[in-house]
Amino acid sequence: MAKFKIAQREQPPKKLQHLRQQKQALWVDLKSYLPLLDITYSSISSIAGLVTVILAIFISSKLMQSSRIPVKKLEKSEPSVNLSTKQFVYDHQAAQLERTNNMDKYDFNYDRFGIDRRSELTLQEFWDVYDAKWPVVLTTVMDDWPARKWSTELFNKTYGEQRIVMKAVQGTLKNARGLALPLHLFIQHLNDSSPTSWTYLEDELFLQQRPELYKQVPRNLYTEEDFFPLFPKEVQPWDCMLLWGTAYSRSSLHIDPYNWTGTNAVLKGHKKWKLFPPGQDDLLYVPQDGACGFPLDCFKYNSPVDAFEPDHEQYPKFKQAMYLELDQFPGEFLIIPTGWFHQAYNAEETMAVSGQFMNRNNYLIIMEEILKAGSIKRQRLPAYFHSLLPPDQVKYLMSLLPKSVLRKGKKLTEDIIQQVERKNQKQMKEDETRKEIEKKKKKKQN
Ligand SMILES: O=C(O)CCC(=O)C(=O)O
Repeated sequence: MAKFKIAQREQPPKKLQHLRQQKQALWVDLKSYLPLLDITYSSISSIAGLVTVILAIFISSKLMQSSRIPVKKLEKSEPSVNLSTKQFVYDHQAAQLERTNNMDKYDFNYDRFGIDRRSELTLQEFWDVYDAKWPVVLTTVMDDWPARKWSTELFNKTYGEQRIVMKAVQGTLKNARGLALPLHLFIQHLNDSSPTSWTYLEDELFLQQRPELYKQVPRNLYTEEDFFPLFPKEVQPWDCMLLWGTAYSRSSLHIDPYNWTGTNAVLKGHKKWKLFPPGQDDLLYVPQDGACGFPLDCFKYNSPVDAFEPDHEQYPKFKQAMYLELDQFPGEFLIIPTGWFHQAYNAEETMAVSGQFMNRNNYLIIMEEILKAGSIKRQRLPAYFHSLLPPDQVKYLMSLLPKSVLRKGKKLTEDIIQQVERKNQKQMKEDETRKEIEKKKKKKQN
């Protein structure tokens, strides 16, 4: 979902210069970080995309060791769907019908037009009624997550000096800027937000780079089957984005890269959601031409509408769009089906972790997105492709990936790491001074 333009700047961009005069505490600090990394982007998923491949070089070997392999045996693949001969189109309407029929099999009082909160849910019922069909909130899968104990103090103390990727908005979502800066600075301004000035730490690297944190957000029964680890490491999406936003912060309205199934686990705060059933692209003004910007191409599905503050004059058809609303609280794990546009809004300071999976119910959609984008030619798939087990189809597809795409992934990763890690002279000096002051303070106290 991302198209990145990364530019090193000596000066803050012209558009932002007027902010100098505003002297808002938040921006006074943030401005000085603008020259570091200026990522022009249009959505949260851009950041997801931006950092998706970043760690490949550093820790891929470690992650490969722990890579998640399918847990349930797959007996056979759908013989009728053969990507080697024709484009696959997921029939969302048929999926809804199937969902409704499947409900009869189970003894649960479903909220047919709302979002169920579920605790006792078998994997089969999940696949039958929700997966790739309808959102669901799982209320107990995070019960044993050590991450539930994460606190601002812990992060500040342990990682305060380390750099994170975030977006800052002054005005509307359209004015979002991407920044890389020390975590303590983000934390310092956690309570400084307003409806037109807010920050959102959206860092797909942070947890993966720190195994001690990564292991505190384990997978669960419903997300365990995942074919993404079968992708070559250079193009493997990272599956654990840290999302920490001030009040009023929000994502864009989007579908995730490769149209995967998304997950969102709230650790602290209150997240509001608008989730749009498939088939409403025209009402959401989704442009048809975006590229996601991943080394392994995919299309970008991003709406320019801020669903929490829609500009009805500019986007009049948006009024007709249908959506589900959800208030999500700590300990609740949301699963967002493939094909559903979604936008999140943090009603108060909120910390969450998002992820994704590619399983038996969405792998054809994801592979089709990859084929459609053109890095791999459909004609290269063998006629028997559809007779392979789903994970074997994925492996086969990936074996056709041109070396140039892998090289591109590696290069992009290296470039971004460099950008995120780099400190300019001025900031290094500031860091030194700050440390000196703290040292002196401590000495005085003793
Ligand atoms: O929590 C959020 O801000 C939204 C996250 C999201 O939509 C995503 O990761 O795709």
